[in-house]
Amino acid sequence: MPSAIIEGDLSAKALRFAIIVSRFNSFVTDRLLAGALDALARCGCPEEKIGIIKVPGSWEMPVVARELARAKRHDAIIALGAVIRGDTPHFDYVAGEAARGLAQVATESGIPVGFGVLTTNTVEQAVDRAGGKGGNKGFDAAMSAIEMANLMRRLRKPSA
Ligand code: INI
Repeated sequence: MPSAIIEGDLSAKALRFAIIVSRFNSFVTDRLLAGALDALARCGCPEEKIGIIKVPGSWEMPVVARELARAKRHDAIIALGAVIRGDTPHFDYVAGEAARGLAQVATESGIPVGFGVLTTNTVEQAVDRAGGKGGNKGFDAAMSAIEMANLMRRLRKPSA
C-alpha cells in the first residue's frame, strides 16, 4: 500500500481565480462562463475573489494568462473559448496555439490553468458542450482549476 495519496480538494473558499473569456463565438463562451461561475459558487468561492478578463479571441489568451500568472494574484486561471472549424486552416493555428500557449504558462509559472477552450468541428458540437447534452466544459474547467489550486498548495506545503 502507498504511504500517502496526495490530491486537491474542491473547496474554493480561500482561493482567488482569474477567468479569461474569449468574445469570439460569445454565444458559446457566455454559457461556458456561466458554467464556470456556477462551479466556483458551488465550491464556496466568494464573488469578490473572481476576476473576469475578456479577450477578442482564443488566440489572445496565452499572453493574458502569462501576465496574470506573473502577477501571482490568483491561485488558478480558467481559460474559456470556443474555436469552431471553418473551411480554412485558421482553426488549426488558433486552437493549437491557444492550447500550447496556455499549457506553457501553467508549466512555466506553476499556476494551474483550467482548459475550457472548446475545439469543435461544428457549432452544434460547441453548443452541446456549453450547457447542452455534452455537459458544460466551463464548469468542468473550473472544477479542475479548484482541485489543482488546492493540490499545488498541498504539494508546496504538505501540512496544508
Ligand atoms: N477565435 C476563437 O476564439 N474562435 C474561433 O473559432 C476563431 N476563428 O474561427 O477564427 C477565432 N479567431 C480569432 C482569433 O482568436 C484572434 O482573435 C484573431 O485572429 C485576432 O488576433
